[in-house]
Amino acid sequence: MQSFDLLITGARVATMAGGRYGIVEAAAVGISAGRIAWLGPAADLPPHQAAESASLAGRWLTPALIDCHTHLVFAGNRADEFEQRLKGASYEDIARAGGGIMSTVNATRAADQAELLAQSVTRLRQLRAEGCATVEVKSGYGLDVATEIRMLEVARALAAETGVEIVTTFLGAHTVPAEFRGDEDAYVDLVCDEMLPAVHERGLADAVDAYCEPIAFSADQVARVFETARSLGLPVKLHADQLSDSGGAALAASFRAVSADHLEYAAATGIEAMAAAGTAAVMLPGAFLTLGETQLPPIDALRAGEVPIAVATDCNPGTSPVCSIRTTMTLAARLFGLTPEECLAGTTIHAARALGLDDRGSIEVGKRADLAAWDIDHPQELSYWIGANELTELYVNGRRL
Ligand code: DI6
Ligand code: FE
Repeated sequence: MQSFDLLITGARVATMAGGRYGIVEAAAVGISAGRIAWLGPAADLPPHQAAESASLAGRWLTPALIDCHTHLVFAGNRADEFEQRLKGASYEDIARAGGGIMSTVNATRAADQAELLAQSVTRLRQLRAEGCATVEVKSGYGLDVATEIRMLEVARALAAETGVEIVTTFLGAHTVPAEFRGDEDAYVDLVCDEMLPAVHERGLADAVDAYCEPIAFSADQVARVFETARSLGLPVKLHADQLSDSGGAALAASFRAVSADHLEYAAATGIEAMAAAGTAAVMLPGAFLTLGETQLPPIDALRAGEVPIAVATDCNPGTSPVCSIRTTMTLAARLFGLTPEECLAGTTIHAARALGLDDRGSIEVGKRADLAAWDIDHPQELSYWIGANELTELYVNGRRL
């Protein structure tokens, strides 16, 4: 006799195993100790007992969604810069004039922990309301030891506050702060010798990211940060080739990064290197839209190389003021030409892969019971409706939120 903590019946399941819908009709899902213990047509259920049961009455069940690239902890906003850009200023011009990332750094440094938490939790609740059970959150708007620590502490506190699983990423190499202008390498020293060890010692970083662009850090500077991450045993990922071909994709692959993100300008050789290294690609169409970009990421090359393609919001105040994973899926479909099946894989199993996690992202026996139920006729709709929200239930680790 099999025993379950929770038995879900009456579900139409899209397992997303292997990145495909993998549909199971009239399904039952048995959950024990927060994991999926049984999955199949309800008619095939073995003798069992269940402490609790729930019927979905024919609604769809997918893996809970995963937003694998966000900067959602920050203070203030940059709507003024958005207006300047619509009047013709470029993102790079604004950054070089001391605005851009630095303007959010100033606002974030000035915000205490409670303020930062209050502003950030609103954005996270929006993602949770759309079915996100795991959200990655980066630092990178502190750029000094104390504020980088504060941002990551807020990220950890968000998990306790919302029940959403938070994966943290240290992004001290986001931009060179004003006080280090002209002495960029000294800032990289600070990141490698003080910031990263301080954050790591406190258990605040699950991974390390960097921004590789002419307006941020060179490949050599990023390599120094990645060497330090490697010496601490932390996985790396990279903001790569978003605004120019900076060799980011190849650099990420050479460090066996879990993901390389953006990739609009990535060279073919960079994509090949990612395929060989097992580095996932993260598509961020909210940034593409907000910046009015026209250079499309190399989707066909990624498909040809069988690179796992994830899709994420990039929620940040400068280039992607997006707090909707569902809208992001539609943008990935319409702007980048991903199919709705690829968009759902990109926010489930491939998003898990981009975070280096193999315990979630699909509905398979042994995986975490992170599940989302939807009042829809087919999972295609998740990349189709704009501004709708058909989520009816969200389970995290087998518990309904
Ligand atoms: N992600 C980033 O970190 C940068 N661009 C992007 O897509 C800059 C974010 C910002 O301007 O605040
Ligand atoms: Fe980003």
